[in-house]
Amino acid sequence: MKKRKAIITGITGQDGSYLAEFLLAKGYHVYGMVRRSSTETFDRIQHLITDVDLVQADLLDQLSLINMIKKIRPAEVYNLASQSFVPTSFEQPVLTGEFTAMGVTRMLEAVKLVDRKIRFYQASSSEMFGLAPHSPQNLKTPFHPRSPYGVAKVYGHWITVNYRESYDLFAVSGILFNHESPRRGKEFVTRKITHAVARIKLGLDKNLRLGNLDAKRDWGFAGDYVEAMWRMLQMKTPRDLVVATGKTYTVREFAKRAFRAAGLNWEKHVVVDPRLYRPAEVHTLCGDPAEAFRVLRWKPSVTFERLVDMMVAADIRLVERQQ
Ligand code: NAP
Ligand code: F7E
Repeated sequence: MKKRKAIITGITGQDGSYLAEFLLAKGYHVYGMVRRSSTETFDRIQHLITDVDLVQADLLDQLSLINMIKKIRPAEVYNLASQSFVPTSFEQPVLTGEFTAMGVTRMLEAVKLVDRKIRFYQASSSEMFGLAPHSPQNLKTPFHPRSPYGVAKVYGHWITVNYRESYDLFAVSGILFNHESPRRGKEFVTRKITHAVARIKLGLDKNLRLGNLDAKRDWGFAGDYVEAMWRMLQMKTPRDLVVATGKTYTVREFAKRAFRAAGLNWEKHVVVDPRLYRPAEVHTLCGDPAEAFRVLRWKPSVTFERLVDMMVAADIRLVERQQ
């Protein structure tokens, strides 16, 4: 029997690597879009390298996207590629717009041109809610993004909705709240903390510099969230959904738990550095996942406490191996 084909853009990222594992286990033929680089950035998918097919294309290059879709003729496209780090979006707002906003239109155009039956998932973000007027946030909450990244994601969301409404594409926007894992990039606050905890525990560092400790996020486990992405493309009727845990914690609480997991007192090591504050901050995010629970029959399996402990344990093992 022919395998169902899926393309993952952003396969080398945190979510791409978990989604590739998930789809392979479901029996898919997985294609990963990678951009050309003089050094390979395949660390997260090294263990899958013989199981997936990598295709070179770039979100900035329309023709490369059309050719990729033409060549593979996938049943599903998961558009995960983007410039995803909020502080970089303040430093490189135009490039962020090109990748994270216009890149979505280019992907949708490629799908529309080649085969309108292809199902399309857009990786939207809770950063679109930004300065939210109420909590928890759901599809009725107005968007008020607070960074060029958030603004670009709002564009990506609406262009996905627009192509669904205009051309009858099965195109959906998953509005995912923060999701983390041992594969999270080290610049994001959770991994920055757990990696620093490991280095401090092993005597390699003394302090950890952080920005706003009062920011609150709804943190889940990336492995759970890629399943929600897949479930969204299996729905009968395309629609958008908020995917979250419904619980929120401060950066301070995350740090406290992470240091405690390693037998350390966070107050002895964390230094607040105002240079890490953002030009405009998203203070509090908490998602309302009720619709996703109901429509997708999906629930997160990893609690906040287990997530923190898992990330600390993985980073201690990693830092020990590197010694
Ligand atoms: P990530 O680890 O930063 O991965 C981003 C991926 O995009 C990488 O594979 C990167 O490739 C690729 N990419 C960037 N620019 C590209 C371009 N011009 N052409 C081709 N590929 C490009 O992000 P993530 O955490 O896995 O997140 C996946 C998606 O979900 C992103 O769109 C993110 O904005 C969104 N999102 C994430 C979260 C979260 O909490 N993780 C929540 C909501 C939404 P390289 O390896 O070559 O850099
Ligand atoms: O920041 C505060 C910071 O960079 C979380 C991306 O995946 O999730 C992510 O965006 C909070 C912010 O993630 C430091 O000010 C304090 O309030 O881990 P983060 P993010 O900005 O929430 C969303 C859903 C996405 O879509 C994005 O792609 O933590 N914070 N001190 C810090 N943040 C960082 N990075 N570093 C610090 O030292």
